[in-house]
Amino acid sequence: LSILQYQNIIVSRPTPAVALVTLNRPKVLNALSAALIDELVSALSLLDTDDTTRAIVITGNERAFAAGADIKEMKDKTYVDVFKHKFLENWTLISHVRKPVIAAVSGYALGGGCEIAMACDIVLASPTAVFGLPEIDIGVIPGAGGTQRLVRAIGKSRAMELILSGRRFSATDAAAWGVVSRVSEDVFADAIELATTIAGKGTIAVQAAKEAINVAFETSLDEGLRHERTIFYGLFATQDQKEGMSAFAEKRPPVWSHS
Ligand code: CO8
Repeated sequence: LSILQYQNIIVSRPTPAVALVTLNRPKVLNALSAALIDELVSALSLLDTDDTTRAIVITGNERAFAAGADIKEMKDKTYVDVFKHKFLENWTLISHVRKPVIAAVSGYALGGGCEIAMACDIVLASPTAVFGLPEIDIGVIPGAGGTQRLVRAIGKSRAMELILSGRRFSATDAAAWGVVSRVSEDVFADAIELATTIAGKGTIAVQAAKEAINVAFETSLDEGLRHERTIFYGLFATQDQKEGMSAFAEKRPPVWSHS
C-alpha cells in the first residue's frame, strides 16, 4: 500500500486489514474533479483485489467529505463532451467494490459527495455533517445515483422535496431517515473501529452478505430470497463455515482462514 501515491487522495492503513482513503483537495472542499474520481476508482480497484485489505473507509476532512463534482471544471463542457467521453461514468465502480466500504462523513456531503456516500455500504456521520443534492441550483440534476438512491433510502416525497428544492439536510435527519446508519461524535475513529470489526470476520461471508443485501435493491422479494438461499448454501463450501460452526461447538473463538 505504501506504493499507492496519488495527487488528490491519500491511501493509508490505520489497522492491518483496513484501508483508509482520504479525499484530499481541502482548499476546494474536496470538489470531485475528474482526476480525483480517476484516482479514487483506481485505488478502490487495487484495494478490492489486495488480499490484506478486508474493509475500506472513505473519508474527507472535518469541513468537507466532498462538496460535489468540481463545478469549475464542468461549467464549460458541452453535451458532446460529456456524452462522448462518458463524463464521470467510471465513478460507478465505487458501488461495484466487493469489499465493505464505509463512508465517514464530516461537514459537507453535497451533490456528488452525497452520492458517493450513498454508494458506500455504510455511512457514519458526524453531528456537523451536512447532506444535500443541490444540483438543481446549478441547472442540472444529480448525475451519480442521487435520484435513485435517495428515493430508495428515504421515499419519494422526501426525495422529491430535497432534490427539487436543493435543500440541505442535517446528520440528525439523515440518521432518522436511514441515509446514514448513525451519528457519531468521533466519526473518523468510529468508522475505523467498525471497519476493523468487520475486517475481523471471515472475508467470504462478509462479501457474500454484502452481495445478498445489495440484491434487495435490485429485484423482487422472491428473487432476492432465492438469491440469498443460493449464497447461503454456497458458504457451506468454505473453510470458514466449517471453522465458524466447529468453533461454536467447541466453545472457542473462530480462526478465519478467509477461504
Ligand atoms: N466545485 C468546485 N469548487 C468548489 C466546489 C465545487 N463543487 N465547492 C466548493 N468549491 C470551492 C469554492 O469555489 C471555493 O474556492 P475558492 O476559495 O477558490 O473561491 C472553496 O471551495 C471554498 O468554498 P466556499 O468559499 O464556497 O465555502 P463556503 O463555506 O462559503 O460554502 C459550500 C461551502 C456551501 C459547500 C459551497 O462551496 C457550495 O455551495 N459548493 C457547491 C455545492 C454544490 O453545488 N455541489 C453540487 C455540484 S454538482 C454535482 O455534484 C453533480 C454530481 C455529478 C456526478 C459526480 C460523480 C462523483
